Amino acid sequence: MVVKVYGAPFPHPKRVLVCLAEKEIEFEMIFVDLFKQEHHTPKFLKLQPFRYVPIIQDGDYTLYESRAIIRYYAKKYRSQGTDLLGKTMEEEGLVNQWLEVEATRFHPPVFHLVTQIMFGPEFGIERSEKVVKENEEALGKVLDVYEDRLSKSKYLAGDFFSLADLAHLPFGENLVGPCGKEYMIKERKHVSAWWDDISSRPSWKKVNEACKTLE
Ligand SMILES: N[C@@H](CCC(=O)N[C@@H](CS)C(=O)NCC(=O)O)C(=O)O
Repeated sequence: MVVKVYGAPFPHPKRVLVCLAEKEIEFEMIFVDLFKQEHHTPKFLKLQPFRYVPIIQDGDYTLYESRAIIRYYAKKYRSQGTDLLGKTMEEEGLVNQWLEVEATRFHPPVFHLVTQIMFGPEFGIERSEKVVKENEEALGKVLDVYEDRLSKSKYLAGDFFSLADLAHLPFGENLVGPCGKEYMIKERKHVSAWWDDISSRPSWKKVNEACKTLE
């Protein structure tokens, strides 16, 4: 059964796409034009009452929230493609710990930077240097913890690439690219090596190539 992904070439859907690529799961992309507010239609709201992409439909099963979706597929197809959860309960515990860190510590300041720097003008948000500075400082403190962690293990949850690393790819890419904050990664030796490693995975390159056709 081919999985349907309702999405657009934006970061949260890309988190799901890179997971499907790592797990070698076939999918069909159903493009939702956010600029035309296709995510506000009654049909869409039946699937996702909060008006966000991505959503997946797997047979008659529907799921939204990108991190819930990647956890679902990592577990459902545990032995197919890349094992993204670790081999033991303890490894999986660490994967989940770092997934939470991504969602609650890394994502919020990066999201503010992205909103201010990348999407601000497009959505009529006035850029505030104070907000940019505060979030850059907050992110710096988070990345210092990452630097320490990654000086002890190659990836966040241990010496294996996992969902925890993968979850950072979409917003990490915006941070180093359009936001112009690459130096925050580069000035931390172990974070920099980790970023170079995870962002050069074939799965991520494949997703970026596929998304170019949708832009
Ligand atoms: N927590 C949600 C967030 C999803 C989200 O913010 N998606 C954006 C695209 S990257 C969206 O649909 N935005 C529509 C809007 O803001 O109206 C998830 O992880 O799936």
